[in-house]
Amino acid sequence: MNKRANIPWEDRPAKSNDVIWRSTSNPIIGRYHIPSSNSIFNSAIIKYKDGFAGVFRCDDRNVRMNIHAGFSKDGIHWKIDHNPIEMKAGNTDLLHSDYKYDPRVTKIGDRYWVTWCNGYYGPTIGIAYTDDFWEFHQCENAFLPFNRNGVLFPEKINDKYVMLSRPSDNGHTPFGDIYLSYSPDMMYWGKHRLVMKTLPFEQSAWQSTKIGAGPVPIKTKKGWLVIYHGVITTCNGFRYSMGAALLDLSNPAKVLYRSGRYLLAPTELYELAGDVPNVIFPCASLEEEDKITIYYGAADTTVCICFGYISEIIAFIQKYNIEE
Ligand code: BMA
Repeated sequence: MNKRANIPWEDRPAKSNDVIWRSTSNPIIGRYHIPSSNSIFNSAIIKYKDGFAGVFRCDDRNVRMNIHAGFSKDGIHWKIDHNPIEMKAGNTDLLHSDYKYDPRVTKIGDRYWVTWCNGYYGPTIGIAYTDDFWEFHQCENAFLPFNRNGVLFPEKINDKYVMLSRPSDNGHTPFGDIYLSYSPDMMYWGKHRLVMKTLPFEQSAWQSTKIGAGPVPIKTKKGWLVIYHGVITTCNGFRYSMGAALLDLSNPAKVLYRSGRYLLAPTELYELAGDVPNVIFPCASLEEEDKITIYYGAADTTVCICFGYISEIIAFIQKYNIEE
């Protein structure tokens, strides 16, 4: 057995009562971290061997969107491959892919599954598996275009793989609710169910335009903890914040609790200024007992982290629960 590395962690600052607090090292990955990059953000991190592995969204200086693999001993300092992942064929012929962005990584059994927004004549959900973060095998897309924010649950539920996703359009999508779909084999997806809709502006405006799942759902005694992004349309464009909900363990299409308050909204300079200002876009988390470290893209430019306690996040969701 490999000894597990500790997850990145900083204690809550003295005098703070916040449920979520940011790292004092933010951004932990800058926009020019590899020679070709214009920006690195919205990336997925997971425990791997005695450290961590990641799949990173790197936009190059043509602003071509692609995903790159990387490794780290401590979850903060990353060696990211300068070249994008070259997919091999998985459970089908190698599929056309115009672009790849916003990856998530889920471990199911012994295998790591990557989902991302895949350009297949329009954005949809790409799927690949890897055992070592060197070789990746691309499988069938989960859905027809247009779809984004495909996030797999970390185990089968009722003997099926389960994926959250957000049906969308070919542009910047001024709408969007979270659905889930089941698959017996990572090839065919069906039994699509609505999970959560946006909320009325008067009730919870930060999540009134669109919502999309973020990190891999976390199994807790109280339900699946789902951290997601919510978007409001302002006179200056979209603003992305982070919120959370609890889903039923055996029927994850059922929302048990959902916070009307956001957990984290853009306030730091690196979240307010960048290629797309006012964006907090969570894509991954690491857990160690009650501690959670959440990785998020800041302003479509850099990778940042923030911290919290799972029990406090759950208490927050229950306290500020909205009745739908
Ligand atoms: C979404 C995606 C994300 C991005 C966000 C804010 O539609 O493109 O990658 O972070 O917009 O620009």
